[in-house]
Amino acid sequence: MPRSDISISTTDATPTDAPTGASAEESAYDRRRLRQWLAGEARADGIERRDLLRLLTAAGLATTATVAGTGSALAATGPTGPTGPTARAGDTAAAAAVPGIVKPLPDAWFTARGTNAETRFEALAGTGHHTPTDRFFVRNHTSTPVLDADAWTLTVWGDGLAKGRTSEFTLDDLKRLPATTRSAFVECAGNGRSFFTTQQGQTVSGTAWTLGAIGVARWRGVRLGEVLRRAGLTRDAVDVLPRGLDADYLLADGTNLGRVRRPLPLSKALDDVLLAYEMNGEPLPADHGRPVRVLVPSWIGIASIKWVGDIQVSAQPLYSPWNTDFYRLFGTAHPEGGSAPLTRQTLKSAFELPWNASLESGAEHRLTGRSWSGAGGIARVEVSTDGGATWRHARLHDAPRRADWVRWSADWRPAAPGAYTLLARATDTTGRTQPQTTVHNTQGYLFDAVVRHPVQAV
Ligand SMILES: Nc1nc2c(c(=O)[nH]1)N[C@H]1C(S)=C(S)[C@@H](COP(=O)(O)O)O[C@H]1N2
Ligand SMILES: [Mo]
Repeated sequence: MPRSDISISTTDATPTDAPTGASAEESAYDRRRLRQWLAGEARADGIERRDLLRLLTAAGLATTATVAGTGSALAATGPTGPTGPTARAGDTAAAAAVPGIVKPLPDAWFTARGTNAETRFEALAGTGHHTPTDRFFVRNHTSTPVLDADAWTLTVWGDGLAKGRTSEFTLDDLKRLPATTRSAFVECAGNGRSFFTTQQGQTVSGTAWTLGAIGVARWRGVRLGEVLRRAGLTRDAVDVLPRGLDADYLLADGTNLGRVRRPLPLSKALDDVLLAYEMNGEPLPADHGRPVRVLVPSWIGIASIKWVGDIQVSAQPLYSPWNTDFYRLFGTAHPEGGSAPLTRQTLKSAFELPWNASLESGAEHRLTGRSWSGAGGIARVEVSTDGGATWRHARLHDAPRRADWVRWSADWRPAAPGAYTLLARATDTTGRTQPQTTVHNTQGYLFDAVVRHPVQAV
């Protein structure tokens, strides 16, 4: 291993799951943002916030996107197509078509949702700790741009740099800098959103994900802090704004929100953020950000900007629709102007079983699943096979790690045929346990309640 290769993955990851200095800074930042919001100081790049909110309400969130059609699942399903327990190689009829996604999306692994593809949890059974790249969910606001890694450059600019200077980095430049490898999830803020409706009877807007808008990969890249320092970071800098090279995001009425971008506070940018160019030991595939994406461990997926083309470094707080009108909590239980912009993910658990799975009654089954938290590692998982009347501990098959999940299992013999409800409830290393219900927010973010998973014993 070259001297410059700093590995912080699996064996030597920072063991601390206690709140760090960085998270204390994050909450100070959240409070400052909220004050600015309430004082009406924030604007979303030329769009008055009031107008945007009205537009979003009228248009219905996430029902809209430009679709440039740079790729399709059918076009990309080659003769050596996906293989797996139920996917048939080269069987395009069994592949979901999602306009704008390049990789094949076999029905056995994915559910198509608009411009997005959700991983089926049952497709993760037996796959190991990391989500295989070909089964990793895709969340695209528009469509995957197929970029030439050799022609790509990253521009770092803004008044938070010395003399406001601009720097350019090629992929080779980034690869010459010290590399870091780590395991981390990317999870959409709206993962689990459909359960606000199906379990709590509430209306929410956005993609109706079940639990599969998450994946865990081994990411390799350079620390963002390293690149910022080389670009001439000054003490004045407070925010960085990475921006994607995918197409502008358009609302249904034609309002152009520009390129996908969301500011990060400098404290997080310097803490553990990577500019990742490898996923599970291979160059990043097109759908996941080739050639380089931002990877923001523990935070909601939108922070991890794919196909990053430039990063603004600013001496003032920055705003975009993605931290002003999207990815904040609105609703009667939240502050009038909305919560502070969302940062860390919440706590969830999922069984690696299809919905309404059939299980033989009288036989012993090994129930498997995964649990994760944005606040720390997973300390404990309890499982109920009787709708929550009784609980027992699941066996954990991974050590608790920040920004990562644990696999677990529990054995069960359904005594008689009939309908059963399975529940899994995780507790993280900060002591938080999944609740029975999640407080409503209009855009359906951060669902963390225990999910009721129906199965049939036959
Ligand atoms: N440039 C760009 N980056 C993006 C997005 C996007 O549409 N464009 N989607 C974001 C969202 S909402 C999520 S949840 C994650 C999804 O990452 P994945 O598609 O690699 O799973 O990417 C984020 N980064
Ligand atoms: Mo997302």
